[in-house]
Amino acid sequence: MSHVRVVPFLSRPALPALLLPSGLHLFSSNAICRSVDYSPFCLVIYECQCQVGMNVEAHNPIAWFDRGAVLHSCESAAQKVLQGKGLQGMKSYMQRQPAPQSSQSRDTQPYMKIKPQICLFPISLPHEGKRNLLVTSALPYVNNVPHLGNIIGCVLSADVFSRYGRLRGWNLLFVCGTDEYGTATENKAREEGLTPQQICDKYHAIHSSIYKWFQIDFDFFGRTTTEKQTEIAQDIFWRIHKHGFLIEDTVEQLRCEKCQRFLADRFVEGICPHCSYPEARGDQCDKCGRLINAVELREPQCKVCRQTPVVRSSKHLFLDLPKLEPQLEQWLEKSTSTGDWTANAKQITRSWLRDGLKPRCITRDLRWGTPVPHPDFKEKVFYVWFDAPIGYLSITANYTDKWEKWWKNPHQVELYNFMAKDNVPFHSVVFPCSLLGAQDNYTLVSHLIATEYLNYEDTKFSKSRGVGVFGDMAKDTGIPSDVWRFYLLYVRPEGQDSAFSWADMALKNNSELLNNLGNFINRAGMFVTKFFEGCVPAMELQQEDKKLLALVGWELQQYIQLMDKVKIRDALRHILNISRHGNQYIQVNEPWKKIKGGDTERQRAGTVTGVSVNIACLLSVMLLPYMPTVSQTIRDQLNAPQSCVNTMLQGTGTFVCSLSAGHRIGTVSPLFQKLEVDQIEALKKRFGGQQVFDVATSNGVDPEKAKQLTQAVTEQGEKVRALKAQKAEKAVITAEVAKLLDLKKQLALAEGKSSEPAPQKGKRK
Ligand code: B3M
Ligand code: ZN
Repeated sequence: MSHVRVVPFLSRPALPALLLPSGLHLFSSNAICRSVDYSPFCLVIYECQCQVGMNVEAHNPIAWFDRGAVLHSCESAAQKVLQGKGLQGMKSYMQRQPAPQSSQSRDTQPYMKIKPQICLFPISLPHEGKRNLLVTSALPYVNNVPHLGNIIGCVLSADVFSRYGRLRGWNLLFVCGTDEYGTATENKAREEGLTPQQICDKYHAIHSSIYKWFQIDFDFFGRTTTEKQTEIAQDIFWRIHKHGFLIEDTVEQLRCEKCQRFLADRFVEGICPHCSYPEARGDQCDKCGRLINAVELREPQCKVCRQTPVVRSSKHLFLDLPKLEPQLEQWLEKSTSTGDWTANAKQITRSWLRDGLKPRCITRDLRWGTPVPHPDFKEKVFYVWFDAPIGYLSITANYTDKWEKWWKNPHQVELYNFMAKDNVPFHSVVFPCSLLGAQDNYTLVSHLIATEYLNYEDTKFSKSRGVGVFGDMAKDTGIPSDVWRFYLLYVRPEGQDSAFSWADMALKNNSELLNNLGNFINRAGMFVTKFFEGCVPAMELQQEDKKLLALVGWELQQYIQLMDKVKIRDALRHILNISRHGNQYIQVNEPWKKIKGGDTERQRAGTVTGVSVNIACLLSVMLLPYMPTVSQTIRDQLNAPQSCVNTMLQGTGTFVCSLSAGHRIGTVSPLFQKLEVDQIEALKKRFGGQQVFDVATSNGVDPEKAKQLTQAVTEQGEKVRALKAQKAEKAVITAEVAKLLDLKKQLALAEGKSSEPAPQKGKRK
């Protein structure tokens, strides 16, 4: 019951409206979501909220449907969502959906034979006597499309760990959402001719759909521009204020007279006063990692217009970090010694403290932000880095009213924060200081998991230059989501920077997935099918088999130890080791020859096959956090009982043979496909290199590009029309429409029709 899928809701910001009076949330189940698109159905529920919720019956959805259908709210919601077709439209839509086929539903949830199916899942709250894990992924900025580096650093790493944690039987909540306030959003809005709210809506949908494609299994994916955010941020602010940890000061600020505004930190750039890095931002230097006050930058420039800004003064509020330092140090000492902080997280934090803490300004002269409630600062909003981490709390509050059970419960809850290393100081120093200063028994981070950087081929990913692979492109490559996940996790910048490379992705796909892992699992299954009529043969373990099983057990132990410590990349190696051992074992024992021999030989072929197919089953479980779809496919092919998922990794984690003699497996087929050199070269050309943004920077008409873009616009237009015709999920359509608009804009540029300013040559942003 802990495997809650919220896929159909992913993009619906107001999921909390679904909170049922009994404290339950309404979700469709894991098994169903895989095979059935519930979008209209979920939208209806969403629209009519709790009125219908009250009538939900877990085990009899048809009754639920009939009861709900007579409610006016349900009917009108259906009218709205299904554009006039009404509830009957919804019913027939649902009845057209195929029955769920996974073995999971057969084993454990008999009522799932009825369709439409609904299950009730309790919302996740900490439980006494359980290991309670609160997992967050850094909240991605909403003003752009995340690239692979962003995805591996935050959401994907957190997803793998959360899935693993659930397999371990831990009680776990995984939240994330888009970080929506700040100048970056205001700027993007200006750039696209939209309001900040429209930008947030648009990109929130894009993020949602990308993470959905990557199978990121959030319990809740929210956003920071909500009422809860205002409420909680202002509460924390007043508490800090009350306890005397705020200082008032007048500051010199950079103002761009040409752009007519104060320059937020990210929009000023210059030479780092500490290390002389020429491209330091106004808040932080990417080279030496130190925090900077924008006015300290040498030779500052407005990033939008490249003019030199002037210094103006304005009254602001500062978080008194020096006053909080003793508390912070005491807490850090404990957290870093008992928790699993990555080496870079500890080191960055140490170097911060060594430099001595200075008061940090938490207010800004902007409009797009959480308002500062203090009457003397009415025109100001909170600095986005004061505000954003509070997003973790408010997003949880939008998931459940009982959010404080997670966030004000340091003794029961362990908090895991996943991020890329440039986010470390905000999570290890500034935010903890806010929470310590607020003195409300907050849950502070226990395990701070920071990745290094993922490069793109031999350069950096760059959003502004369009260099690298972006989340929305991955699905257009035709390479399955699971393979993307696998490769990103295989090169996860764990402990050191690493690089994404197309050629290497093809290589790893072909050698590790196809020849090693896939080959072993497929052979094991095929032997059962071909030599034993699809039934697992009896096994009589000999010395050699026991040796293999011991080896497999050892690899499993390593995997568990590493995963427990969030060494995701290292743990993956042990999965691949197991299939390598397995392949060798098959190679040496040649069951395809022995099956043709006498009784003893045939018996031997049976044992080798039985052992192999059981190892394949174990592999499916170990793979689940990394490749959820492949994992399920393997278990479907083996017709494996659901219990193997629930037991294999719990407790100390021991390998149990879950497919005993006589067990009938399903239909076995290859799991992976070869990636050919020319195919990967074509993809690299199409998606990888300089994106069409180049047209803009070259500032000229480019007939060749224009031709390509015209084609791209046509194709994208067709795609959007098709999606609309299929009544695809709203978030998906929004995302595709956004792409279409971008393409059109680029086309206009290539045709010389627009005078929009060229994007700046970029940094890692
Ligand atoms: N949005 C920065 C980033 O995406 C910022 C993280 C906020 S976490 C509270 O790198
Ligand atoms: Zn520097």
